[in-house]
Formats: sequence, C-alpha cells, structure tokens
Amino acid sequence: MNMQAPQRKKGRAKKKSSAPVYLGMFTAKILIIGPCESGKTVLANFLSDATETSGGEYHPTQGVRILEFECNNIEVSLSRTANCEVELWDCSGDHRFSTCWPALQNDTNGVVMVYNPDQPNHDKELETWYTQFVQEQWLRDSQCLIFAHHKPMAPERVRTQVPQTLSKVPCVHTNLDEDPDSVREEFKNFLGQVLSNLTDKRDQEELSIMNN
Ligand SMILES: Nc1nc2c(ncn2[C@@H]2O[C@H](COP(=O)(O)OP(=O)(O)O)[C@@H](O)[C@H]2O)c(=O)[nH]1
Ligand SMILES: [Mg+2]
Repeated sequence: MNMQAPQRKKGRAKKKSSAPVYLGMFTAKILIIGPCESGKTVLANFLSDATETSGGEYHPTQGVRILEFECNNIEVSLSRTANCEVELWDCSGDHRFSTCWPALQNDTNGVVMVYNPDQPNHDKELETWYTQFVQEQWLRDSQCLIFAHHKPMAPERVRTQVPQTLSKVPCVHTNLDEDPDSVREEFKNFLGQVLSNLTDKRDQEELSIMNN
C-alpha cells in the first residue's frame, strides 16, 4: 500500500484538519487459543456474527475453524483509522492437534487467549499457550489479548488469576449475557493495536528500502 505523505508547498501555513486519516483496508490473521471448553468457539461465533449455535451441547472444535468477517472504522492511532478483513482462526484447545500448530502460527498477526476463571487449572494451561504461541513465535505482548470468559450461571468460586508471566498482556473479563457490547469493543481496540504493529513494521520496511 502506498503510504506517501502528502506534499506541502513551502512557506504556507499548515492547515490543521481534525478529520481522521484513512489508512486503507488491511488483512489480519488472529488466532483464538486456550484450554478446552473455555468458550473460544462461542466467542468466535459472537465476534464474527455467525449464527451457528450448538443448542447448549458441547462440540469440541476439530483442529481449527476459520471465520472471516470485516471490521471497519478501527482506530489505529490518534486520528488514523483503517478497515480490516479479519481471519479469525478458532483453534482447538486439545493438545493432540499440536502437529497442526506450526501451520496455525504461520503469519499470525495477533492472538486472543481465552480461559475460564472458574476453572482452577486454567492458569497453568494459559501459560503453556502463551509460551508456545507468543513467546516462541516472537510476538509482542501488544499483539495479544486475554479474555477471562464467564459462562452464564457460573458458580461463584475463588477466581483463577492470570499467571505472572502474562502480567503485561491486557486481560478483559467477558460475559456475553451481561455485557456483549464491551466484548466487541475490546476486540476492536485490540485490532487497532494489531494494525498499529502492522503499520509500524511496514513503515520500517519502507524506510529501510529508501535508505538502501
Ligand atoms: N450460553 C452460553 N454458553 C457458553 C458460553 N461460553 C461457553 N459456553 C458453553 O460452554 C461450552 C464450551 O464452549 P466452547 O465455545 O465450545 O468452548 P471451546 O472448547 O473453548 O471452543 C459449550 O457448551 C458452550 O455452549 C456463553 O457465553 N454462553
Ligand atoms: Mg471450540
């Protein structure tokens, strides 16, 4: 994409404009990962507006499902907006599919980790996913988001905390019954971060081409 700055004539006063700059249409590959039965598929369907329902029965995802949808008017940074074609990869939490992980990880722009804070073992699991999919893939923490997902009518228990290793990753609590809009909003903000990383990388590449 051409990102040339508009040329200005010398001597003229800069005209201030408050209208946001539109950066164009991007494509982003986002993975949804985390322990089994944490709500990854439910959240992926919700975010992509898929009408599929399981009627309350649990159907474990086999390997991966890819959902495609458009998300528009994303704020990438102050006064810069973009549209995005999202490829949401709803991955199975079952480690028997780990042979597919390299294919899932290839060209990933962002990772959403989902866990159930009512499940005492989920913190350890989350750490494993983080190590494999973020640290070992050299992704930045700003390319990650944690959804602490609350299922309806979950019993009040001692809530599992996000482990220390993931303390720099933003974590938001999601409850589709109580506040579905904030889930969409948080995801959109996250896409802004992902696109900001993408445009920074592209700007750097353009600069290094110009300097060579
Ligand atoms: N009604 C409702 N059910 C949920 C919600 N989140 C998870 N579930 C149920 O919990 C089970 C596991 O969810 P699923 O998204 O398939 O988990 P995954 O293995 O992480 O993909 C399914 O039976 C879902 O119907 C939710 O927000 N609302
Ligand atoms: Mg699933």
